[in-house]
Amino acid sequence: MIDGKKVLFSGMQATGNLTLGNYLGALKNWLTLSDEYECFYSVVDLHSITVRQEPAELRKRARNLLTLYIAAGLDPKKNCIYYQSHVSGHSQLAWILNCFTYMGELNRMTQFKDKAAKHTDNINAGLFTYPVLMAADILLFQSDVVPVGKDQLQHLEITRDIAQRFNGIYGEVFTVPEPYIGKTGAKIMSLQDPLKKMSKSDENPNASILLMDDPDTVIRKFKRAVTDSDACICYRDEQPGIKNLLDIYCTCTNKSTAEAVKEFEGKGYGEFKLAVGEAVVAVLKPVQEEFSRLSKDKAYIDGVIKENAQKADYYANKTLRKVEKKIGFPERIR
Ligand code: ATP
Ligand code: LTN
Repeated sequence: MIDGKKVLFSGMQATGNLTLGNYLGALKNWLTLSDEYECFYSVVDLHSITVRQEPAELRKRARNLLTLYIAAGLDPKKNCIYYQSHVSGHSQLAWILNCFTYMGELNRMTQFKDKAAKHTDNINAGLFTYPVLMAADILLFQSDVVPVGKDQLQHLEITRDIAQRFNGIYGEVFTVPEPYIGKTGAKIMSLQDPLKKMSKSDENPNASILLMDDPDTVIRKFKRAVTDSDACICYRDEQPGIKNLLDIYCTCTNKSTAEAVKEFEGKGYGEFKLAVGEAVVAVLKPVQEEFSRLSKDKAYIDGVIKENAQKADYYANKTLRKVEKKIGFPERIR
């Protein structure tokens, strides 16, 4: 609890350009939760280097991502928006938690298996212990709730296990967090293969809508989206392409699935795809405009970076001192 409010933590990696999946699965929920909770939204650049990064590119992407959090509507006065690498507590707690995590647990992580298969030339120890750093992010702020897409549930589960294990040994040190999965948009699928999640690292440019895509590109990508030959706009597993488009449409328009299905009853796929594209354009346009405005205001963004890192550092250190004491590290002499 901070000032009587429950704590929320979430983060995104500064790798690749954000997709509609990231926006609908994560960012959009962040906005709806930001009044109710004391929120920490981090640009998790320490996580990004588990895959090799070009330094100038990483720096640029991290700044763009931080700016995008604000452009999407998160007020940096109310939400702590900061770079993970500016708060050393993340790495410090991660080391400690490494010593309370089992190899067998990490071996079961599907994201590790996927990424290791993708980057066979660089299966580094950081990629393996990635979930421990994520647990440290969350536990460092005594977070109650963590809004993520469905793909991150396994990492939330291991975070809870680590917290409970630690508490079991040392007493109630960490708050055990709960995941928060949005009602719609929890898993946006690829437009080219609706059985695969939409991912910013997809090689096929038509598979993902990027947050910075202009309206023509968005409409064109939806026109090319893979569907089926059933000629029915129905919400069912047998039609994963149409189901995904309905999910996107409903999340963007805040309509229910039943409403959307009724709206497009008897209509053709062409008309439906265009409507989905237009709904997405309407959501992206204001974010893009605000991003372009904020990007030019260097002093403002620099101020946010500095102030929020200090705030995050303060709360991180509070937890860290408590953990160090419980473990038996010598007290700091002031
Ligand atoms: P990559 O595809 O490169 O592994 P990513 O797109 O999964 O990256 P992350 O930074 O790992 O991006 O995820 C940021 C947030 O977006 C997480 O909360 C994640 O659950 C959510 N997210 C990512 N992809 C989707 C998706 N297709 N649908 C819904 N949520 C998603
Ligand atoms: N692993 C997450 C990003 C992430 C995160 C976090 C999300 C890192 N630390 C803490 C929520 C809470 C991802 O790949 N999407």
